[in-house]
Amino acid sequence: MTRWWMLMAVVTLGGCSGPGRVTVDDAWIRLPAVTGRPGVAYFTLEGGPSNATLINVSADIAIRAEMHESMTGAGGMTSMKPLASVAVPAGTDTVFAPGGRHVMLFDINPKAKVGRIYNLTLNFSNGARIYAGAMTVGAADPAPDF
Ligand SMILES: [Cu+2]
Repeated sequence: MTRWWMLMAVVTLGGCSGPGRVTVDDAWIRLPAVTGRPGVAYFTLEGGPSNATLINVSADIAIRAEMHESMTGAGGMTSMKPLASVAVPAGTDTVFAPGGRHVMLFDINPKAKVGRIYNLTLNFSNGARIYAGAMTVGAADPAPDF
């Protein structure tokens, strides 16, 4: 499984995130019940002193990640659409949580385990990059108690 090590090396080479920017809190990942199914990552972004735009999220344990938003339609049907970017207004919390915005994780490393912390990388339109440790829970588990 050399590709996992390559992916981690690329992530580790990233730039730094200075103070006074967006911060990431309460990051967690729900692992799929069945290997091969997608997982989902959630977190809260605390807006910095100026407006920011989140343009991309990746996870060490997933080959591919997409920002999505879940919606409930008029008939009670839920669906989700991809988000190209997410605005993070200054001084305001922007929440990724079940039933709303989330990050879909595809091709998850089958060795990923519940109860571990894995790295998320968040890239912003101004070039800032933030890393956050995300606690994993099982498919049927509640969200972690932060
Ligand atoms: Cu989704």
